[in-house]
Amino acid sequence: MTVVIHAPHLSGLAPFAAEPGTSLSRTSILFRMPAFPEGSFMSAISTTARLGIVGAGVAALTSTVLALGASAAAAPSVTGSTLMETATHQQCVAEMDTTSMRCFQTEQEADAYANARQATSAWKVHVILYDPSGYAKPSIRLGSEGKCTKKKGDVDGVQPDLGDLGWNDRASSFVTRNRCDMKAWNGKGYDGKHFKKYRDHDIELTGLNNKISSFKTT
Ligand SMILES: [Ca+2]
Ligand SMILES: [Ca+2]
Repeated sequence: MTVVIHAPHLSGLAPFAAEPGTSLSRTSILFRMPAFPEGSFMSAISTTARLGIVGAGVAALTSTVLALGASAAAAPSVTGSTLMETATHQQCVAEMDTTSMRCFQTEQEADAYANARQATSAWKVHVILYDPSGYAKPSIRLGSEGKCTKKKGDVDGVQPDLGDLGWNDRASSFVTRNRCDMKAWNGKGYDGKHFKKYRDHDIELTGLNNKISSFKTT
């Protein structure tokens, strides 16, 4: 997840993005502020005074970022992880409907990372796909902002193209998490042969082994 901070009340201050886990400070905000024209009433003041004059806007912005800093302190450890699957890092955690993932050497590390994110945000794992049958690695935990609701049949998460994450026609078993169920399709974009109804898990992906290209969760 990327947090984008907008401060339209501060003219000339462009929105900027901060990854959770990034350490942000007042200094990093000020570096993103526009340079003040020479001779303007602000030209000679100190950084601290500048913060004061710009006033409530920056104060609010600063508190937002400081809050981010606080959550960053509790951010899950990504030590030793990779941003894509490798021969040694085959236990991945990914954002559904994006190409963003983080991969670990062990199942325990991947689960710890996912669990820490779940504990500190609305993000939840919906589905875990496994390349072999029998729930073995390589695996990928697919999560989304928000959990699956109690209501069944509505759509709580979407993954239109598993090829974006290197998982087209690959999964041979799956489980769901956080009370989600999954409906999978052979084609990307929910096309072609598909599960007749939403399922909780399958140890060998009956009917769609090595064929899943897209899915929805409920
Ligand atoms: Ca497979
Ligand atoms: Ca397919």
